[in-house]
Amino acid sequence: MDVILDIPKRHDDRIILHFDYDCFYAAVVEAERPEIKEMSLPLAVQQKQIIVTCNYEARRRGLKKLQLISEAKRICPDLIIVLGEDLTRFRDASKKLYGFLQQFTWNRRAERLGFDEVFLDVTEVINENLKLLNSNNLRSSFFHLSQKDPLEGFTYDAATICGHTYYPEQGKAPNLLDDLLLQRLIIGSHLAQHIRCSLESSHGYTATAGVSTSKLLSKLVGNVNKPNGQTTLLPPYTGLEPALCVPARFLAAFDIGSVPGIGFKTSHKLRKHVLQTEPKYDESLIYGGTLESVSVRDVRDSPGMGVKLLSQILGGHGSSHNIGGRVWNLLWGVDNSNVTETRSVPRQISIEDSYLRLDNEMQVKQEFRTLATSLLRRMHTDLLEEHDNGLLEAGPDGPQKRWIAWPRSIRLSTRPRPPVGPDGTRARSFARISRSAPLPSFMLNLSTPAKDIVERLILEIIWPMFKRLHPEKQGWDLSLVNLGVTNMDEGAVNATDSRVDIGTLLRRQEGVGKEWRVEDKDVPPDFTDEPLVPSKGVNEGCMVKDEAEHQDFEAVPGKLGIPLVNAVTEDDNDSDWEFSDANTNLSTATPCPVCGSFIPIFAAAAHERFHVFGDG
Ligand code: TTP
Ligand code: MG
Repeated sequence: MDVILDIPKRHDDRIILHFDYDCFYAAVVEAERPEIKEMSLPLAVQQKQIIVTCNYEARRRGLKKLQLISEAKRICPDLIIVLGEDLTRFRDASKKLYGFLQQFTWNRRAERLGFDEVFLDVTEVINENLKLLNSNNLRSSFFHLSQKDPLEGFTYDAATICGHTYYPEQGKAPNLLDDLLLQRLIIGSHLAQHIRCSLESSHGYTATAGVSTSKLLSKLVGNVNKPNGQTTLLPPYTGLEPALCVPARFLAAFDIGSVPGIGFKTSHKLRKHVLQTEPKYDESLIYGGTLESVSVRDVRDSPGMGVKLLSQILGGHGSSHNIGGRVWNLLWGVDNSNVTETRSVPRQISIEDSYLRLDNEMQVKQEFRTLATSLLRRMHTDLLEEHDNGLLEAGPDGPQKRWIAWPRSIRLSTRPRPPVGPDGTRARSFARISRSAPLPSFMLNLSTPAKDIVERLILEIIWPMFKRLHPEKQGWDLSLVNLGVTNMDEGAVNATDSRVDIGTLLRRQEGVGKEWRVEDKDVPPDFTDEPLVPSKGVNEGCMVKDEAEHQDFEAVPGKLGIPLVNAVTEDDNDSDWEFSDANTNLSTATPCPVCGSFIPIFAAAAHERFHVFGDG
């Protein structure tokens, strides 16, 4: 009975759609080279020695995601292989498609998850269309897409769900004609179909969609029919004994590690609790590789299970607030988290790269040059807009531009490599250290050539910051460097709207810099994701805790602790919702601290990229 009393309350007043683009990276390449699709040629995208994805023609011939290039070529000798190290085209495509999808919400709630997934909260659209239904003639309904133009929309059959449905006993769904939730889901399913068709006709991308009342359920149910399909989770969601409601039944058989929001560490503790012993991992499997599967049902049904026990199992040092309650909700398919609102500018932009060895001044300065040049380019792409009021300075070679937001701080982070121990091995360290400084106003100057800005930035800001971050006399060896701009101020839009010229804007920036001066302190090492092998002797005794900066620091997504080469990150998403469902047999795997997937060493860099989010 305890369990029943503990059942969390579900808010089913929303309709959430989840979209996952099919074979995303390959689709981006196909969009650039239409002949590949027209001629049904097999295509794969390569990073390092693996293919990170391939198109459906290649999959039809037996290729899989995260396969070794050599193996892929053996299986499919005429495979077209495109290098995917440079993420620019994928990021740009992701941004463009997100811009397209977000138009379909009326409440601005459109959230990107990684490069190739998007949640839309379409509650208002659905509720309005529900009001306008003529119950005597559901089959000839008109779907209103716009609040302003009553003619914008399409005709549809509001008596029938569009696409696939999920019900635990397929074909035995109860007759729910009067069910209001079902009616809203039906309307949602037609919108999902309309959006998928529009995405394909206007941009050439197919996507898979899920329709339900939360991010959790829409994402999971969407996966049921891939590719180019859509699935709606049928009611009843409430009103029955909790374990009989469809969401709870849908979730029951999932492996605990595959529930979005339940990360590797959490699922490990839950497995251990249920099995009453240390779980064994099957290293021959990359994804979800446990020898003993522990399902959601196993956890739910284990004796005494509830919020209190979960808090005991999962709580403790470093655990997130109310973790017991949050996980208990997820186990019952309850996720009341909101789809976040569209942001016009990213919270921060950062660029990073990792290295097998980086230990001399010349190399470090050269890396700073590369990173700072990319960072400046990204700032221009993301934070400038074209403007023609004649008051602002023109860019060196194009239309006049203005800053729609400017960052107030610049931050340098590094990950020092631990020294080799007496036994000749090196501990793996994932700890980063950081310093921040006010952003110098010359970084916002559009008439100075980028090269000059970068050189001045290194000389006056980055190198002095680096020296303070690394005063070690014996030198240093870095495995990662990250350069970012943070503390985004969106007031610039208002400033320019009220006809402030660039000089004033820059002077204002100086003022803001002073006002907002971030104390130039060291940041504590980032141990939020515990190292798989504890690192010893690094970062000892030099750290001063700075709460605000630490929080900012935690938002950096590239902190996965797996070897990473050439990764570029732009952070603008704080969701902890990442997982993948691929299944590949490869040995020598290591668990990814973000999603718990077992990743072979050679695929780790590519996999880390997969977790790296695009900006807004
Ligand atoms: P996915 O959505 O997992 O894959 P996909 O879109 O290619 O295929 P599907 O039709 O099954 O959804 O990942 C999105 C993109 O992320 C993918 O196209 C390539 C990239 N990626 C990596 O770079 N590294 C990884 O480890 C994985 C899994 C994906
Ligand atoms: Mg995808």
